[in-house]
Amino acid sequence: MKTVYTCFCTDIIHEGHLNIIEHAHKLGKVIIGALSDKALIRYNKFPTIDQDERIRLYEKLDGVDKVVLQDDMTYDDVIRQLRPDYVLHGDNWKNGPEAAIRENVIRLLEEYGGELIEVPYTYNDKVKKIDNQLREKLAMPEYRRKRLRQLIEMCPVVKTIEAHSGLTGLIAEKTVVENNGKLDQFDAMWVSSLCDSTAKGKPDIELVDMSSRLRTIDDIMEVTTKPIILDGDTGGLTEHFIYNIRTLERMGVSAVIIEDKTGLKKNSLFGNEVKQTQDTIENFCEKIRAGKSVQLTDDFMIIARIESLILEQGMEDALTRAFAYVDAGADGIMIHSRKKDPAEIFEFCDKFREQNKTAPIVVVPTSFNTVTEEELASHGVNIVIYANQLTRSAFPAMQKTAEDILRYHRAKEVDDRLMPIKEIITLIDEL
Ligand code: SPV
Ligand code: MG
Repeated sequence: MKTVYTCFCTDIIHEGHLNIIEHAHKLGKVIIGALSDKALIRYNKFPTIDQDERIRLYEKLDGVDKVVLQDDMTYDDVIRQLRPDYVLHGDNWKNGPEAAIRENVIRLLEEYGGELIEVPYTYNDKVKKIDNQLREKLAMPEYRRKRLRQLIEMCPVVKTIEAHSGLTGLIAEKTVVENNGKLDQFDAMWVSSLCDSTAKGKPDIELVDMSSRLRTIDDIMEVTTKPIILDGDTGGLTEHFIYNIRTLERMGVSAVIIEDKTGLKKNSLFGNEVKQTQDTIENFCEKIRAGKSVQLTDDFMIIARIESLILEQGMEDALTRAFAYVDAGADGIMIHSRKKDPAEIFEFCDKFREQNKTAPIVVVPTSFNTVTEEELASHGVNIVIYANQLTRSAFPAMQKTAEDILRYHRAKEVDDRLMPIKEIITLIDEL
């Protein structure tokens, strides 16, 4: 009897999947691969049920003989191990980033004479509705909020990119690239004080108030599902901070990062070029404790940001603070630096990890941008934030366009570098 292999990465079975099983069943013994959680988050959508539940779900389906875990999106292991006569897939992976995975499957099958069979992808109104419902579910606060903690467990590093509007949120949500036969995408979004303020034409001095920051978060949440880390600046007055924690938690924000500074906050990348005052360990710990005490779920994270290296207070001070903040209840720490070389970040992480193996470490490699995610992970970093690159790429592009229109008294000269009209009017999906 022939064997047929097909990989599923869905939490809900709809008629498209049933069609595939029916088709497969006619060809032979049906083996379904359940794509593992860690592969699924890079490939498709974040799971609303875990891989064990998905395996049980698939096992119950009529016509399925066996379910195995597919640990990697590339199929290499499963195909080499199972050597199925056929691999069955919907025909919707011929174009776009998934095409590389398809090519790889074809190559693997050629090694021993297996065959790829593609069936027309079922995409009717009912299937579309189920897809949309699943997406909407992921956008609900109870799903989104806990997703950051889940990702920290699942990923070597949680890749986070800045978002300050619905549009930048969509870029964070939807950008997928294929690299060496694997797909990749961002895991989470950072609502940066610098970029949120800059988008409003305001300086990054806690001038954009919380109501406005919440409005930005809401705009992003309207069109995305990925978890949000808020740059909470200094957290403000403790008496206000505790109310904001409740609000953020209720909205479905996953974490707030507050920095140990007081008085008029200026952006850290100024370092000591401007006057900035670090808070005392006691005061800042009190703020962390107060915040943690009002939280209503176990999902939400308060992450303490240490400014000692930025303010040239030394490694010992940074480490003392890190341990004190974790003792006060911080769910993680962020260590910041404006050096070009990541050496002091590595040193901090190594020394912190000697004593604390678990508290998540967050870094923002804006100045030390030659460092890779892999290197950071090898020093115990859990979350990497690309804090301002979208804003910094958009502004010069817009400025150049404005200058050239003024220069040429018409828009023709800039047109080649613009998104085509057809694309901009269809960029945003309608419901
Ligand atoms: C931000 O993005 O606003 C930050 C990170 O706080 S930094 O600008 O590097 O201070
Ligand atoms: Mg900031």
